[in-house]
Amino acid sequence: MSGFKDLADAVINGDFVRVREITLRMIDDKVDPLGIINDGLIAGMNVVGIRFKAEDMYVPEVMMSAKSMAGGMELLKPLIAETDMPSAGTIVIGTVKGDLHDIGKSLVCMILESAGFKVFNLGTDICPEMFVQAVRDYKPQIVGLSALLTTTMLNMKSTIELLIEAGLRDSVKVIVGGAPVSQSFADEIGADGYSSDAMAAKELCLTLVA
Ligand code: B1M
Repeated sequence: MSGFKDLADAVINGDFVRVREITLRMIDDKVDPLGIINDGLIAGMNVVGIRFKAEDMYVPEVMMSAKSMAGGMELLKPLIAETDMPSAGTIVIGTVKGDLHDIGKSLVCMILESAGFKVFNLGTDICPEMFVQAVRDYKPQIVGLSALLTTTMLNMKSTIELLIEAGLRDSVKVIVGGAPVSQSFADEIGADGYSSDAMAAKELCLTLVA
C-alpha cells in the first residue's frame, strides 16, 4: 500500500504535519492501526536509524523524525487501547538512568495497554531509586526496563540490584528490552525475561502473569 511508504517518507523527512495527515487518512480508511505503526511509522524510523548511523542524518533531524513519529502514534494510541479486555496485570516501565530514548518504550506501553495491562509509564532517565519507589507505590507484577545505549544498559543491572537490596525482587518479574539488549545480557543480570520488540514484550508479559 503506497500510504505506508508515504507515511514512512514523512517520518524520514521529519514532516510532523504530513505524518498526522497521512495517519488520519489511513485511520479513516480503516487501515489496521498496528499496520500503520509497523509498516509506516517504524519502517520510517528504521531508515532514520540507518542514516543516523551512517552520519547521513544528524541529531536535530532525528529529533524531528522522532517528534513526527510521536505525532502519528498519539493519533493511533486511543485506537490501540480501545479494547474491552479485562486488566491483565500491572506493569511499571521506564527507560533507565542516563537514557532519553522514549519512542520504543512508549510503543511497548501502547501495545501492553492494548493487551489489557495497566501500565505506569515512568518516562525516561529513571534511576534505580525511582523504580524501587514505583514498585512500592503501584505494586506491579512486572517491572519493564528499556535501554537504547550500550552505556546505559548497565543501569538495568543496578536497578535489579537495588530491587534485591530493597527486599522487593521476589515480588516482581523484571523484563528488559531495547536495541542493544539481548537474551544473554538479560540472563547475565538476572532479569526474568527479554523481548526484542513490542509484540514480543506483550507475549512475554502475558506468559509471566499467567
Ligand atoms: Co539515539 N542512539 N542517541 N537518539 N537513536 C541510537 C540508539 C543509536 C543506535 C544510533 C546509532 O548510532 N546508530 C546510538 C546508540 C549506540 C549505542 O549505544 N550502541 C544512539 C546514540 C549514540 C545517541 C546519542 C548518544 C547521540 C549523541 O548525542 N551523540 C544521544 C543519547 C541521548 C541520551 O539518551 N542520553 C542520542 C539521542 C537521540 C535523540 C534524542 C536524537 C533521539 C531520541 C528521541 C526520543 O526518543 N524522544 C534518538 C533516536 C531517535 C535514535 C534512533 C535513530 C532511533 C531509536 C528509535 O526510536 N527507534 C536510534 C537508532 C536505531 O535504533 N536504529 C538511536 C524506533 C523504536 C520503535 O525502536 O527504540 O529499538 P526501539 O524500540 C523497540 C525495541 O528495541 C523494543 O521494542 C521497541 C518497539 O518494537 N524495546 C523493548 C524497547 N524498549 C523495550 C523494553 C522492553 C521490551 C522491548 O521491555 C521492558
